Amino acid sequence: MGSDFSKVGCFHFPTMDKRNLDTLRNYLRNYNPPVGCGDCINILLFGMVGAGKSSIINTFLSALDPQGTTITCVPTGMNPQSLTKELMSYRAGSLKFWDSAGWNALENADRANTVLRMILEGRVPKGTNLHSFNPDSDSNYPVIPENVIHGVALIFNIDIIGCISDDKMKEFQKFQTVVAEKYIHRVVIGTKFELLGIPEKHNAWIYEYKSLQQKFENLAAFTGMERRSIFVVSNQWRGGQIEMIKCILALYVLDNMVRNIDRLLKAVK
Ligand SMILES: Nc1nc2c(ncn2[C@@H]2O[C@H](COP(=O)(O)OP(=O)(O)O)[C@@H](O)[C@H]2O)c(=O)[nH]1
Ligand SMILES: [Mg+2]
Repeated sequence: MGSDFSKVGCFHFPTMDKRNLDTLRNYLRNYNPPVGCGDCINILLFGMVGAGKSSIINTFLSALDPQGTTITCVPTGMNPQSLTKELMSYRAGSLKFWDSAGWNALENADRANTVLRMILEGRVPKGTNLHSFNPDSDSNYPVIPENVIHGVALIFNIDIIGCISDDKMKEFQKFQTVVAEKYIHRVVIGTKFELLGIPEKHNAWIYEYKSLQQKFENLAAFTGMERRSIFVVSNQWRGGQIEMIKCILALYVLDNMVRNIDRLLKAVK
């Protein structure tokens, strides 16, 4: 390997072969939450507008498909028709992915904080327009047990890390605190890594790429998250089947989340 790579700053070593793909996929497809914890694990995607929250759900659903058949049931993109405004959920087996409006599209950071807290607590009904959601008090929004969030993936467009203003990052840190205070498992996922100019043929060693490690360092400093909780996923795939390496990158994150959430659920039982 050339000087573009370094194993030293690398926390993740997913094995990029069919056997590992099958192991990850089988575990996630056959996973069941512990008895008494409901029939689904709820994972919320949270981030700025255009970070790739909706796209990553399509990637997860495609990667979980037995053949990796591409699924595009979640509308993506920045035009007004496809911009996510409502809280929506999409289910694959025992995993349910919750798509939300970009937090910077909400009125202000305080409001976004309240909306996030209420989503985490399972108080926001599916289909609620988050742009106009203005809760007066919790008592009008009782907890819906099957909506309670177990894990949060904080989604960043990795290409713009370093260009996000300090003010925006401070707002972000508050969201992180809201999640952490509830002991909800959380990870950071960087999207759009191909925009860093990393050739597709190097995707198998993506975590060892120095320019990516630099971005992870920035993200860790910005978000206060440990580097081992920061991952990458590519949502750019072509044709009817998602490539093996992109499947593994997506399932590797999910595997980490589900195993940690499972451990937490068993610990609080
Ligand atoms: N190149 C690239 N584009 C992406 C990736 N993920 C999302 N996008 C594009 O970024 C835009 C915003 O994505 P979307 O999922 O709608 O973002 P959201 O607002 O966070 O839900 C869309 O045009 C996507 O096609 C990625 O991993 N790579
Ligand atoms: Mg969206």
